[in-house]
Amino acid sequence: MPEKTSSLRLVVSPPKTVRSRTIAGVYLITDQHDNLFDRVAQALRGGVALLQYRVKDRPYQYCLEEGARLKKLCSRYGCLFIINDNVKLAADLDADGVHLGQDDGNPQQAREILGSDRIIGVSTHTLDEALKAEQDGADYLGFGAMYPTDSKIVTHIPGTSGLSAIRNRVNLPIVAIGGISPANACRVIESGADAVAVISSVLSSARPDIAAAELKLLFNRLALFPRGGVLSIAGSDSGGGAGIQADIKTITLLGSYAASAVTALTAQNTKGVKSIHGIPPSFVKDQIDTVLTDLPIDVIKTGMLHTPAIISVLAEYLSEQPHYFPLVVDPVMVAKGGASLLELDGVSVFTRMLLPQAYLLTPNLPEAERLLGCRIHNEDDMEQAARRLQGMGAANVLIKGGHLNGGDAVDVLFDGNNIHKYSGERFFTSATHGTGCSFASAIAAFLARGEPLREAVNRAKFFIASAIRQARTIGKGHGPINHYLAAKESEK
Ligand code: 3NM
Repeated sequence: MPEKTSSLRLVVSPPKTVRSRTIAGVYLITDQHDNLFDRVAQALRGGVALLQYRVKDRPYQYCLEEGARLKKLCSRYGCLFIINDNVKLAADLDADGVHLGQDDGNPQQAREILGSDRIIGVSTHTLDEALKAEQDGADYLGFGAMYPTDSKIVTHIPGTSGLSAIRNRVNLPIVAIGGISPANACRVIESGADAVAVISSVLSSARPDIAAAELKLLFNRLALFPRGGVLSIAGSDSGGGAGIQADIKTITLLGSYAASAVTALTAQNTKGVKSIHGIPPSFVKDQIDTVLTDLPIDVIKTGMLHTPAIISVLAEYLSEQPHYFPLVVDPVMVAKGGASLLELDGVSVFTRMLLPQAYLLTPNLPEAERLLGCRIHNEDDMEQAARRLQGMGAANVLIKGGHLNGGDAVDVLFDGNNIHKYSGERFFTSATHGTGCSFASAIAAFLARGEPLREAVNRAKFFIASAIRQARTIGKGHGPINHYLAAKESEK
């Protein structure tokens, strides 16, 4: 047999140097407080792209040892490791680069010591300093302060307007710094920052992984559509109004990318669930793993999980992941028509294993009552319930008030610090099939698009109200909401 000739040619690309890697995303700077290693490890799990080791008044040997441990941690997460100020320490630790203050020498001298492939950043506070740093051969600029901060004495606060002013004058990546948190970072990113450098908003947070993940997600707000990705883990609704089908419609129409892992197949229409065919937990896990090892998923949304075995496989899988995924958990238990969508002992497994991993838990009133074993009669009870569920481990809890009688439909969000209320018109209609799935998916989609949580809830609430208001009569039972027109209205 003649030998087959291959048309494939081996293309050898030059090795990627650290300098050619992008300076973008969350740039974490170390503080001097206790348990630094553990807090940094959590933050890296949340998605930090660069770590700057900033250490003051410690013996050199201490810096070498702590620095070496942090560098090893960074390489595990594919995170660049930069040393603040000290070129010798950067050389001794073989760091990816050094960050120089205005008084720490110039980039060329540092490059001669560290080698041509290392990253050199320079702190700047004015346009002149920025232009000079660029001329001197820096690889990126630190620029600040954006806002007042307690982490350093800063005398000059050019803020986001100063950032916009230098953005068009320099070609280097800009790392904005000073008082930046998930609450104010949108403006910084929109003003032209390629990366945001932070100390306290991540390292002083009770959950550095969540704070880092929140900041990282915000960068998606300037990405091309579809913007960010959501993995929905839920049941299939053959009627198309709820479950995976509602999730994919919602996420896609709202401009994010939807992937899915099916937990159960339901034979279902608007009148009810006829039968359920469960999926083996190992196959649910295969679907999730196959998606996450390839696609750029930013947020995971869960709906009907069907069995305790699926919940525990999912919870174990997620806790073993090196990276933290913000998880929007809709604790689906009962269908509109009354069919149980979670086996009886599922609730305790859910509460113990999955609820503590939720970034956002979105129960309606019956679900919150079942999770807490108490009755909820009014908005005060909803606030108490949100606080209790947050105390059980969910980072944020949104209790939906659609089942309360009278007045507006008020949803209550507790973010661990404050209660926020979202009031919307109450619709008296039977076209509410899939509202819970679609609402949680809309929040997940807006988060993946780079909206902060409160804005994501706000926009999702608008979307759902619009989808209910514009519902057409489809089917003979609880009809589906109008995803299409609501998404169009939401873009206005
Ligand atoms: N440099 P936090 S502001 C190290 O403006 C540093 O050059 C700044 O800490 C500058 O995120 C700053 O806690 C402190 O505000 C940043």
